[in-house]
Amino acid sequence: MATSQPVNPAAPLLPAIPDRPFEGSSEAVLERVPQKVKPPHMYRVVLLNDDYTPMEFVVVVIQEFFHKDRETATQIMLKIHLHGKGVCGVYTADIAATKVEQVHRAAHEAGHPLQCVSEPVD
Ligand code: TYC
Repeated sequence: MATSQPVNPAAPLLPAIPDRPFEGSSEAVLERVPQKVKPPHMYRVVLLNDDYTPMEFVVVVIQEFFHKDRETATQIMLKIHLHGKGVCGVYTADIAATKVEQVHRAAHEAGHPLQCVSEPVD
């Protein structure tokens, strides 16, 4: 059995390059499609005032769970104390729900009635 093809001296050494390489082939150029991904719904996480939770506890909660420095945390706490509520951060739904849980757990463990809610940003 022969192991190699017979050489055709008339065959070109390089394959022919067609003038229109995609014509008649299954290849196609994709057109750019406008971006359809919408930004996620966002939620404010809000602490509520009460008469019993110590100010220092609220400041520490805002620092720990909302990653604010002490000065910012103190300003937010005082705003809540004076106006009844204050925004600690804005997050996607899952993260906002986790923050609410973390605050409630910490407050419960410390025996304070601190309340935390999330509300949709319009
Ligand atoms: N009003 C509380 C007090 O006088 C302090 C406080 C601030 C409580 C903010 C809750 O979310 C709060 N000890």
